[in-house]
Amino acid sequence: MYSQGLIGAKTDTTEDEAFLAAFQARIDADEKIEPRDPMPEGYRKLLLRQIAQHAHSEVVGMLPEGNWITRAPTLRRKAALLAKVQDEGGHGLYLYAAAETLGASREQLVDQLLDGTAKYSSIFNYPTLTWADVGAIGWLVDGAAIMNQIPLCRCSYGPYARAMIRICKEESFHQRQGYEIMTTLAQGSEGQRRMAQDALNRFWWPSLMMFGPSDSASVHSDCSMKWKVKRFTNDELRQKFVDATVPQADYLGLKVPDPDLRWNPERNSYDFGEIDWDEFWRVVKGNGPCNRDRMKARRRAHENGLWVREAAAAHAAKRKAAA
Ligand code: BYC
Repeated sequence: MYSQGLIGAKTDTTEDEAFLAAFQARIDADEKIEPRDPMPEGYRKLLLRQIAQHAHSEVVGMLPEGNWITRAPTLRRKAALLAKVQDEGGHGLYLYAAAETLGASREQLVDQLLDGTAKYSSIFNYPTLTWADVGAIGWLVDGAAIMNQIPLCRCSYGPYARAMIRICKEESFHQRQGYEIMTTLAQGSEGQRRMAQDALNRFWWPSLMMFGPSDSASVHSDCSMKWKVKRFTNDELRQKFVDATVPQADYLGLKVPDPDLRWNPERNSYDFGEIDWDEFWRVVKGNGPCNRDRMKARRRAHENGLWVREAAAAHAAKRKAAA
């Protein structure tokens, strides 16, 4: 999708005050920064880290739902889930392509995921125990992703912003299919309603954690906001998500598992309980319920795909030679 001509490009710029001020002036004027434009090394690194982690999240995120493709309850549900999981793989590809414009190769990025040096979203380290989890993921996880990603469509870096526009359109379909599953279960038998409530109980807090640490603990937010990569802080987006989602749970007749949740008329917003940050950091650092399984599955897929990569490279070399 984007030029790969920047791989290996010289990226060190003389970052004197005049250079940084001129760059900031472009950001403040809401100009888009494009791959070949001069940019501070810090900006390039911040974007590369975030876009690569985002790409990894999309790809690892195929695993929890992929677990249910063969067990979807109807043909219609199976077709929709298959399409959704395939979309996530596509999102990973757009994002790896956007990351490549910043001077890293796909191989480097994938290696960083597989050797554990790059992160991916904490949410995908939780298991999908029942069919209702597929509904909860679409509703809550894709819902949280949309809340986080809509502002990224206005990110200052052109390739990331443009990739996000298409991704957000697809995420919107994902969120609806999840909410529709939850609606069916919530209006179904007592057993189905219990299954929906159980999925909400297990996915509520991990979904809030997707927005990252609280603003006071976020290391990248200040730079990210200054350079208009992020347009809202982690806590601002988390609050927007809670405010949008609690009425949806009410509509389903399900109870959000937070005894401290209440409407605050003065703030025109919901107050909610404290997130278990110990759990968040445990999962981020590799010790969540499924971290090891997820990495094992990715490494196995990478090994099994070697012959495809080799065949594609041989085919490309043949075509080049013929031309
Ligand atoms: N999980 O300074 P902070 C999807 C890390 S996939 C793990 O606030 P930042 C879907 C953070 O990386 C959607 N790590 O960072 C797919 C940093 O560590 P490093 C995924 C987390 O970047 C399939 C440290 O904590 N969405 O929708 O300013 C099926 C300090 O954090 C997490 C994106 O990737 C976390 N939750 O803000 C269904 C969105 N949170 O890098 C659905 C793009 C924080 O210094 N990313 N960390 O080692 C972002 O918007 C931002 O990167 C974040 C974090 C809000 C996530």
